[in-house]
Amino acid sequence: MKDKTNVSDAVNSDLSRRSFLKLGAYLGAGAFLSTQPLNAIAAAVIDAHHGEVTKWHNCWAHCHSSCLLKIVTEDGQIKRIETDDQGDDQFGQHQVRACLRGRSLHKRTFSPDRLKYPMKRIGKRGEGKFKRISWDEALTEVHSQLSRIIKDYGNQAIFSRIGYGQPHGPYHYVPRFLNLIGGFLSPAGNYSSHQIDTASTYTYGNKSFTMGSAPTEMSRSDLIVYFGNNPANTRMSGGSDTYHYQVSKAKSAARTIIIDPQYTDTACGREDEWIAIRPGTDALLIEALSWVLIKENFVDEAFLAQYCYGYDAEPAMPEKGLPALDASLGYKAYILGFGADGIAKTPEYAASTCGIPTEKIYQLARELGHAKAPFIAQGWGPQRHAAGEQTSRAIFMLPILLGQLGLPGTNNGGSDFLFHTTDIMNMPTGKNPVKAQVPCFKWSEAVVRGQEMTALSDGIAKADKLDTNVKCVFMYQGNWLLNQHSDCNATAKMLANEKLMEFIFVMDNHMTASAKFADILLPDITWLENSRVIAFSTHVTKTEHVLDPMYECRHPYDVFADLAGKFGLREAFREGRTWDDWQQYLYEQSCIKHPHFPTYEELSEKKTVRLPFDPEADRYTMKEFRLDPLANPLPTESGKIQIYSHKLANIAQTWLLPEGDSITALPNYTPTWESYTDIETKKQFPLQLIGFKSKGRPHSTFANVPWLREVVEDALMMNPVDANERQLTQGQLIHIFNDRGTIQVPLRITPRIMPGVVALGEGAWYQPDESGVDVGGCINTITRLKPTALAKANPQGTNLVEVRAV
Ligand SMILES: Nc1nc2c(c(=O)[nH]1)N[C@H]1C(S)=C(S)[C@@H](COP(=O)(O)OP(=O)(O)OC[C@H]3O[C@@H](n4cnc5c(=O)[nH]c(N)nc54)[C@H](O)[C@@H]3O)O[C@H]1N2
Ligand SMILES: Nc1nc2c(c(=O)[nH]1)N[C@H]1C(S)=C(S)[C@@H](COP(=O)(O)OP(=O)(O)OC[C@H]3O[C@@H](n4cnc5c(=O)[nH]c(N)nc54)[C@H](O)[C@@H]3O)O[C@H]1N2
Ligand code: SF4
Ligand SMILES: [Mo]
Repeated sequence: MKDKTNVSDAVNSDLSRRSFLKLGAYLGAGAFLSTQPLNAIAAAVIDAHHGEVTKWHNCWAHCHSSCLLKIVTEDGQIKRIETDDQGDDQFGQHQVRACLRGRSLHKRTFSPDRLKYPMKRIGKRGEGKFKRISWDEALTEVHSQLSRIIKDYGNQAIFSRIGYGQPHGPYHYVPRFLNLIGGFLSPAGNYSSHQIDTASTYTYGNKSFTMGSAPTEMSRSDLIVYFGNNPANTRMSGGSDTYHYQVSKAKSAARTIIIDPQYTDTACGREDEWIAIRPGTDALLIEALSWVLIKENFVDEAFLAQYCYGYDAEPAMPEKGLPALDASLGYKAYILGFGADGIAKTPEYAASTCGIPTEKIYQLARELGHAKAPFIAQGWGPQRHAAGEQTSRAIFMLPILLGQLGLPGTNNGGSDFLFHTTDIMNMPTGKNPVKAQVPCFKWSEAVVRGQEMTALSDGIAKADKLDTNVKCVFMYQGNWLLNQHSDCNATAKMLANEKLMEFIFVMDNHMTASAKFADILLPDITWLENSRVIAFSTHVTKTEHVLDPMYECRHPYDVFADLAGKFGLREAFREGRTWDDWQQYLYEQSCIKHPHFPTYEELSEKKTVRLPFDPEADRYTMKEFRLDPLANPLPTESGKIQIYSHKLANIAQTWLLPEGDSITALPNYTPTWESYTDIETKKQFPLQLIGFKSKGRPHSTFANVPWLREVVEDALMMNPVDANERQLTQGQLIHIFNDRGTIQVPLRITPRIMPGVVALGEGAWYQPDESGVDVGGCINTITRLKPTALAKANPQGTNLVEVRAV
């Protein structure tokens, strides 16, 4: 086997690195949004070479843009990575330019911690000691462990969730394999949007309404209001939301207000106003805004009566099985102080908790009230909190009260993400014979007390209860076993207990924090060694193999076919198809739904084909409902927008909630543990800590790329006021801690974060030293395992901490 680490050295030439850092600084500054085609910039910093071969590929990171990459090789080695430089870059036909992550993909590919061979654990679990074994030995061991667990506990004891290593679904070969051997316990919801999906379901009828209007609608708006939404980091590609947002906003010159505890790069001189808000208090701000809107007659009473349920009194709807609703239970009464709590939700009442001046709240409400077509959207940071469902429902209330949804230029308060566009069909997974689902964030709790978990106490879905504890985790392309889950120290301790957790399967590219806990660890090929067809709103691409599989890495499709073979199910898994056959089959099936796609032959020849994208097309949500709510009712209890939810009122009565948790029928602000109002905990840990998506990584993927670590600093953001109080200085090493753990990172003192709040990019690799301090800087070392009340989801933005010098 040829060892290729020397290739890594070759690409780490000083020229290549310097070029990247220049480009990185440029991209980091947001200048890549300039209308100047980027190839000109790239050409300016990268010398031309002779004898080079260029192949098209894409970045498969989980921002879903599948940005085009031009991989330039010479003598079979990667020299550098360029990006889309086709066409004249007119919006609608614009270049799908890669960000700094895609352009450093070779550094991820050749990283020294690549998994090279199948391995079996020899040390204590989590210690990271493995021995090299053959593929056959590895698959025989996986077969024997899975068979034993199924025999002893049943298939429900196997938990699996595909991680977000790559987007879209051809790797559905993992659930396909597991379903063939009798199924597995699957997650209800996910780490991304479980709270807003749940909020959307109770308000608008299902989770499809989480995705609101597309950013191109902003070209018809006069006021954009973003709650915790930072596409400059999260949808960063030249083909994605951040570019659509900038172009559309420039067209309409809409006033832009960004509401976020940090001054994000989405704001960064392009906003009209940044309103800093204390984490977890958006719902309270909305209540105060609602109070002004009601008092100053900005609410659209006719819209509320026709399209919504529960603003005021409601007559019985016997055909829907709904009783009459007394006015005192409605939203209006709650806001004005005639509800059960008797509190008027005035700006004066909300201001100090939200950290927003009273006058600012009045001003914002009036601006919203006067706007002709307000575009109100939320990212997923606000919902990744202890009462995240309530926050998302509350944000939905703004367009609802104003009657500003289902119309050009408006949004329903959901997310303005593009990626729900043109997927290639997934490989069919078959039926999972295990019906029960555990809330995604509670898989680790199911290891300890699965048998006690019920629908009423733990949100078990599609069954009344679980029959067994989870005994095995089967993880493909994820780091959620540890790093991306919460309370890493407690989770690591649980995983190390072989009586509780009997078998851990991991297949990845790198020795991640989670991979260290595997019993069997398999080396996958990386994106550049792989091929697939992938589509985005603006292009469809058939990627080429750029590199041969390195070391003993194998194509995962062949690995799972062989594993199915150990169970006598090889052909049931393969259905006679190779990976390439599946690609063609699934693509051709997708073309039936998308007749404007090129044929497979054309695509194979051209490699990448641009799809027509009309910037002027209507992309606003809830159009049909607005046009005719009787003909197009929502899938809610009443068929209308559900402001008051009888279902939630019933859940509040019947579910067994942990002490302190609450669920309400209206979208009420709900103070929680470790929030700004948790005075007791704040005595010891006075700062609110939030995480965010860093430019330097998609989650934990690319965390091992030194170039990215150099360009995007992993440091704790802290306001000068808090730093001065603690006599901390710029750049010094600090400990962030609470009673779950301690993280060591440098300090970045900056007015870009509000006082009382600190922020750390998520996704760094958990790496405890001998004393237990996480010197890797993984935020989940100090996040909490307690789920939210309704969705039972991850509240990873709700944390109280203290900070001290090392
Ligand atoms: N670069 C990069 N891009 C990514 C990813 C990545 O890891 N890195 N991940 C991808 C994935 S899987 C997802 S799910 C998406 C989702 O991405 P999001 O969840 O939307 O991104 P976050 O950065 O976590 O949060 C967005 C913003 O919310 C703010 N925020 C936090 N708490 C609050 C609050 O209480 N109120 C308000 N108003 N704002 C708050 C944060 O400061 C941040 O600016 O991003 C995708 N894109
Ligand atoms: N504190 C905090 N925690 C969070 C979040 C937060 O905002 N704050 N965000 C949450 C969110 S939104 C999400 S989606 C999750 C994401 O958590 P995960 O789904 O675990 O995603 P990643 O951390 O990117 O891990 C993906 C893994 O897949 C591997 N991988 C990439 N490509 C391939 C491949 O081709 N083959 C194989 N076999 N492996 C591959 C990568 O090396 C990496 O180890 O994290 C969640 N955790
Ligand atoms: S990480 Fe960057 S290059 Fe890769 S898909 Fe996302 S925006 Fe594009
Ligand atoms: Mo996510």
